[in-house]
Amino acid sequence: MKKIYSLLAAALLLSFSLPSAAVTKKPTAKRKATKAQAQIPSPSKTKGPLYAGRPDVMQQAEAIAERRSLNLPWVQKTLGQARFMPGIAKAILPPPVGVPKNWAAYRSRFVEPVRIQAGTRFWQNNLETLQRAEAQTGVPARIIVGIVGVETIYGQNTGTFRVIDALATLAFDFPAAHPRAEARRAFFLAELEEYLALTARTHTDPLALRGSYAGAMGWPQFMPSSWVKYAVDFDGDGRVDLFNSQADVIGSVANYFKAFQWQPGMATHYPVHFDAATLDPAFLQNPDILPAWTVADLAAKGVLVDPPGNQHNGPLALIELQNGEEPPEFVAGTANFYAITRYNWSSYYAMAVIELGDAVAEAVAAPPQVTAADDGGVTK
Ligand SMILES: [Ca+2]
Repeated sequence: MKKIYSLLAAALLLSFSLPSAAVTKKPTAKRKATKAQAQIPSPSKTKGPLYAGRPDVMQQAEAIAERRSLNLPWVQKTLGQARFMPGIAKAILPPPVGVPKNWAAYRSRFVEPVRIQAGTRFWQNNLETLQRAEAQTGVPARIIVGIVGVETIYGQNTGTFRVIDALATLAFDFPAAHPRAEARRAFFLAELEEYLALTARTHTDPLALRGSYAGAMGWPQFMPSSWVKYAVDFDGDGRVDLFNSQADVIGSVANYFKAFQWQPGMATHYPVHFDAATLDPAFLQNPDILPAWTVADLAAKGVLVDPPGNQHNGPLALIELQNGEEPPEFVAGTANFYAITRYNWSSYYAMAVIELGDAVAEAVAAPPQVTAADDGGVTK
């Protein structure tokens, strides 16, 4: 449960988008919920009041219009039609503490047949685009495919909340009970401003777009600021469309990782084993996703990186994946593992992206299965 909430919450931690980006005017097509998707709890859609009745929000509209050089009546009208969504304000709270993390359970939600099959289709339909993105950025197809699969099952689950409602609720009614309420409220106010500026610039109806309960949009679930900073027009039609253009989605995810210093050709992580004689148990108590140790540093603590990782140049992180009541697993994460956590600040998320991408790559590479119908053409 914790992982799921942290995953969804993480969708909002990311931040995405390029100058002159254009947003589509059409919300993504709705599709039937899949089995995998049904496992993810969604906040209540109960509607609260319109923000038109909130004097503080109308005052904020003036400040936003001033800061972003937006048309004041348009900002007031738009925010006035946004709604407080009590379910979102509740869902944004952190999960209860003390729930043990469980990598095996987390993994099973993402590295599963529905996603692998959808990912295989996505890869096969976008072979040339994935190759072009990899050639330009060094980001492998399997990482891009892993991200889009974990985020939205390849566009099947891009979110059903009005982006304006999600961002307004979290900007104007962020729950004070949250441990970092002030910083998060400021984050969402900035995202709301970015969203208004983006939709104004691209002549998009700000009331029309739908996304996650945190306001993340499209197949890759980019927040408005990420859309502005990192999204690219990768199919060359002159606008950025992360709802309908798979090429723009692929190019934008690759560009995001390039911006976060993806190192072409570098592995994401290596297996490790422990040397019982020199293992420093205290060292294992403080795992961190930030790469800070050389292979020799880790060896001095009794953590031996398996080949070829023992030849790795550059810092490594000791990544812990807890397994509930079972013993945790550890791996050595590289700068590329860290880059994946810039998309969503969780080592469990990063590992699910990697393993889903690997599973899809394996399925794509597998020789086509011979069926009775094409095995000699003899069927009954
Ligand atoms: Ca485009």
